[in-house]
Amino acid sequence: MKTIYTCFCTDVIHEGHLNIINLAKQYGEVIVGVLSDEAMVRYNRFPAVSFEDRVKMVEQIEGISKVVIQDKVFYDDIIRTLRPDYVIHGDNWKEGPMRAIRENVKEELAKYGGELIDAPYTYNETVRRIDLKMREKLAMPEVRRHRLKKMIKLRGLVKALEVHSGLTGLIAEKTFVEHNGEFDQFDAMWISSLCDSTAKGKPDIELVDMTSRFRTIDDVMEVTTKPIIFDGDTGGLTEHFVYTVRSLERMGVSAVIIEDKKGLKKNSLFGTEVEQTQDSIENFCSKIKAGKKVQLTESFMIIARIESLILEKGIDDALERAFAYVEAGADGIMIHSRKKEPDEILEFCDKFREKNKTSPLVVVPTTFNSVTEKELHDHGVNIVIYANQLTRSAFPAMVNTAKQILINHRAKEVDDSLMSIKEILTLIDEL
Ligand code: SPV
Ligand code: MG
Repeated sequence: MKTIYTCFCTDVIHEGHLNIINLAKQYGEVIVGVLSDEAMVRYNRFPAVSFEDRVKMVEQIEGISKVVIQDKVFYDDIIRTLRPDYVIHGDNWKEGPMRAIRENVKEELAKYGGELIDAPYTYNETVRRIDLKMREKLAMPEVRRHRLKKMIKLRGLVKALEVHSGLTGLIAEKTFVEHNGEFDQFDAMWISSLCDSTAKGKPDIELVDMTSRFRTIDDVMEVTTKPIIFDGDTGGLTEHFVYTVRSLERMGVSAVIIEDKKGLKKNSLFGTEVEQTQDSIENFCSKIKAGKKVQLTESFMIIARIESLILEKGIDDALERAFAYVEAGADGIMIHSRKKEPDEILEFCDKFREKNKTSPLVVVPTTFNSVTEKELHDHGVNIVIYANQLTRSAFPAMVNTAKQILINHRAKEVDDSLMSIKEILTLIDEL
């Protein structure tokens, strides 16, 4: 009896999957792979159903002879292990980034004369609705909030991109690349105080009030599913911070990061060029404790951000604060620096990890941008935030367009550098 292999990366079995199974049965014994959680998130499909339940769901399909785990997006390992006579998949993978997986399957099968069957993909309204529902479930507050902790566990290193609107949210949600046989995408979004304020033409001094900042979160949440890390500035007065924690939790935000400064907050990247005052360890610990006390869910995180390196107080001060903040209940530590080299950040991370192996470490490599994600992860970092690059790329492009129109007294000259009208009209999917 010949064998035929297919792999499912889904939370729901619909008509499309059954069509593939029915076609597969005509070729031989059907073996179905269930993609592991780790592989699913690499593939930009966050599972809303546990791996065990997905296996059970597939086992219940009639006519399947075996269910196996596929723990990589690419099929080479599993094909080498199973050596199926055929691999079958919906023909939708002939297009887009999935093409690379198809090529990989073909190459592997060619080594021993196996064959690839492209099954006609089932496009219909019911299937489309199920796919849409599956995705939208991920935007529900309980699911989204929990997603950050789960991502840290699954990915080891989580990459967050700054967003400040529905549109930038969509970029963080959907940008997906295939490069050198690897898939990649952002795992989370950062609602930066700098970029949220800048988008409103305001300075980054806690001037944009919480109601307005929540409005930004809501705009982003309406069109995305990925977890959100909120830049809470200093957290404000402790008496106010407790309300912020409750609101963020209720909305489905996964984490708030508060920095240990007091008084008029200025952006950290000014460093000591402007007057900025660090809070006492005691006061800041009370703020953390108050936030943790009112928190209702397990999944929400309060992350303490240490400004000692920004304010040139040294690594020992930063470490003393880090251990005190964790002791006070902080769920993670963000360490910030505005040096061009990552040395002090890496030294801090190494020393922190000597004593603390588990609390998530967060960094924002804006100035020390030569350091790679892998290097940071090797030094114990769990969350890397790209905090302002979207805003900084869009702004010069827009200023240049405005200038070119003024210079040429028409828009023809800029047209080549613009997105086409068709693209902008179809950029946003309709429900
Ligand atoms: C932000 O993005 O607003 C931050 C990071 O707080 S930084 O601008 O580097 O201070
Ligand atoms: Mg900020």
